[in-house]
Amino acid sequence: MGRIRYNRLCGGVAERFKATVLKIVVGATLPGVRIPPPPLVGKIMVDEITKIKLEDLGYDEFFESKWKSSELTDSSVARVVAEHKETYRIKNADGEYLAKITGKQMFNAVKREDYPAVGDWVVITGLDEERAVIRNILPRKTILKKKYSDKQDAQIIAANIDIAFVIESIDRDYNLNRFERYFVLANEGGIRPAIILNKIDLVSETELNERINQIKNRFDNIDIISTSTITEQGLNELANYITRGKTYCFLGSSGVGKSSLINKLLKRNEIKIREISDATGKGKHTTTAREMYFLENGGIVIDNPGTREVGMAEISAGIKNIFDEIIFLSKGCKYADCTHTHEPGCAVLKAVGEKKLNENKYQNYIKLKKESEYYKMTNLEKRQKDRRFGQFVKKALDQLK
Ligand SMILES: Nc1nc2c(ncn2[C@@H]2O[C@H](COP(=O)(O)OP(=O)(O)OP(=O)(O)O)[C@@H](O)[C@H]2O)c(=O)[nH]1
Ligand SMILES: [Mg+2]
Ligand SMILES: [Zn+2]
Repeated sequence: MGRIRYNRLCGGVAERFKATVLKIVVGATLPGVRIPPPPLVGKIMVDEITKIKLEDLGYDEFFESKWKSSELTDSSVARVVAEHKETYRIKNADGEYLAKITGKQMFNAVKREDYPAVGDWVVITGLDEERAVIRNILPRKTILKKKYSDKQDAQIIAANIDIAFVIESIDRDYNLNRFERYFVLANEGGIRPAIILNKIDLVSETELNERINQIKNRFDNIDIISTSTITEQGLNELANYITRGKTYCFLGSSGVGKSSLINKLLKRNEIKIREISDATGKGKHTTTAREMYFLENGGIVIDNPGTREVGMAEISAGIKNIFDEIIFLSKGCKYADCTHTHEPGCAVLKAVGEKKLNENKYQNYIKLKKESEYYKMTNLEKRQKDRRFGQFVKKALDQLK
């Protein structure tokens, strides 16, 4: 039986495997003999249920093989569903536990990524009915992170996400370029993005269709779901988009309705949302912590606090994904370090001039690149740059007098 470990906390896949092996052995030693119904049947059924539960949390063969090769005996696996100060809420087939990481792990951790994040699968040892110790993080399939500068540690939004829902409210805060920033983050982490246009009750159908067309013109192959938690339009479509065992992260500015949408999917008002009367709530975050929720249809969703500023984690690779066309064109530029803004012999500018490259796409590329350079600066550099800019403006104004 090799080194298949079995433990009350995780059982599932390993135990089922054990049962299969046993059946084959019995059949081989007693050829032609009718074997009485094995007493294991009841056990297998229980384990089937256990297994289904683990899968409902997003567990699959990928994590199972990583766990097996982790060589940690007396261990089991669980998923991080919420993160509190130095404590994690984790969940597996047996229920929820509060967990801390081991001192050894703490000692070895050098950057944020070495600590568990919501969505992670962790190797644990149970202490009692309520508490466990996290001994290891299983390798991540995908990771969603934002980074404000090279000198700052990236923040992990969540791990092991299948689809990132980028939500914008269609009214006052709507901004086409903002989608692009989130797409960069998703691309970086190997995650497919999809758009939710919420609060469609606040605009006319013509206006909604205009927006949808704009999005389609700018981005190829992006799924768009239009919703309203007031009229309930699009909520079935959203629920149907979500599949069993997959994990969806809700991203977007504060107040766009992320928590309201998740409450609708949960069919109960579990998450606190912003008071309608709170008209001055702009910039205030109603949701303050990341948390994972499990839907009746088997989908897994993560609610996030509204993002103030989307940092550009290692932007260059993300830009490459989104602006393949520009990267491709730039091979024809005269200078290798061409910035595609003013250089003679620039193939990108030429393509814009000849209308072979969409002007909006080009402008957005330049803007994103500038922002990423700004994010890479230290705070001191930013202050200096801002001061220089301030001086420049003042001087220009003086000259106008
Ligand atoms: N008109 C309209 N209002 C909505 C809709 N969905 C949500 N709202 C309102 O928008 C406000 C903000 O909703 P929340 O769900 O708290 O927004 P959030 O994105 O979770 O915000 P943070 O937690 O701060 O990031 C609340 O007052 C909701 O009632 C909608 O479809 N239409
Ligand atoms: Mg919220
Ligand atoms: Zn160029």
